[in-house]
Amino acid sequence: MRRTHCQPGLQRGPAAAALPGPRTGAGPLPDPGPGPQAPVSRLLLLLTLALTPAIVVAQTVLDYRVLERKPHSRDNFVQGLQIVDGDLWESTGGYGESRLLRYDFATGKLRDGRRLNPRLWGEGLVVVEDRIFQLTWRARAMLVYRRDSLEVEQVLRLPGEGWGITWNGTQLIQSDGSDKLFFMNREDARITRTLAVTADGTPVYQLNELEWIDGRIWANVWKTDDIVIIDPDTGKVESRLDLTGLLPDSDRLRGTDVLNGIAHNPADGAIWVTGKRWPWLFRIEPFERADTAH
Ligand SMILES: [Ca+2]
Repeated sequence: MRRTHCQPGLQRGPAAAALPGPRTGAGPLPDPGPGPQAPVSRLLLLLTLALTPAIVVAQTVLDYRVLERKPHSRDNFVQGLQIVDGDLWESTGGYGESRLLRYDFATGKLRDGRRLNPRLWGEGLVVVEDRIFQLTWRARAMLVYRRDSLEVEQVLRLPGEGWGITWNGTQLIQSDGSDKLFFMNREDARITRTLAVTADGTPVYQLNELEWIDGRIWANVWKTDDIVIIDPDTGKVESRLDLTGLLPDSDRLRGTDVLNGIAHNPADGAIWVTGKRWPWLFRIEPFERADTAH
């Protein structure tokens, strides 16, 4: 899903005169030449450039409606979430309670799982073909499992903390809690590109769980009810999905933590979200907020 709100507006400030605005006619600007008409021509040109509307791309704000919900274990301190081929995959955090979990998505029945070494804190997860990549938080290690047996067959070294991870079809994309996303090779976790994420020109920090949806990167922003939708080429946040109120207060217990977990079901395009120790998975439908104009 991609929505971009383009708002025409006047460019203000000293940069206005430098704008490469449209001109009438083709070819190079005519030299006004010497003579009394020159200053007037230049003035007209400057006025034309100054008044040319610039296209300002501002982030859209999205609201949501809940279409459906499924029970979810309050035991799961969700760090990674993905739906693939009818399975719901979860990675959970916490020392001594981190796990890799595989559920049948239709029934919610746990099919398989693995406990992590108690010294490892599980983070984001992504399924890529016959492998599963699971980040750890501070151990600088990414576990690579065989998808069929859930046996760890490789441990790749990370340069820093691991938070969220997804796959764009050719590369892994990883967050580390900063405003940066790292594109890396699946074979060796070598970083090939670093993307700075900004919203209306301001860095967006604490990017957490990720999901690649229709050519865009969706990212939970830690400790907020926001999911930002990022252009993977520019790093610009195109939309901010405001999920305030998604988990009712009546469902919050001591230990219920923040929103974290985005899963796009390729089978039907549905978008599911949850949080750390939340009792529900929610299927949501975003829509543009009526007063989103800036
Ligand atoms: Ca995800």
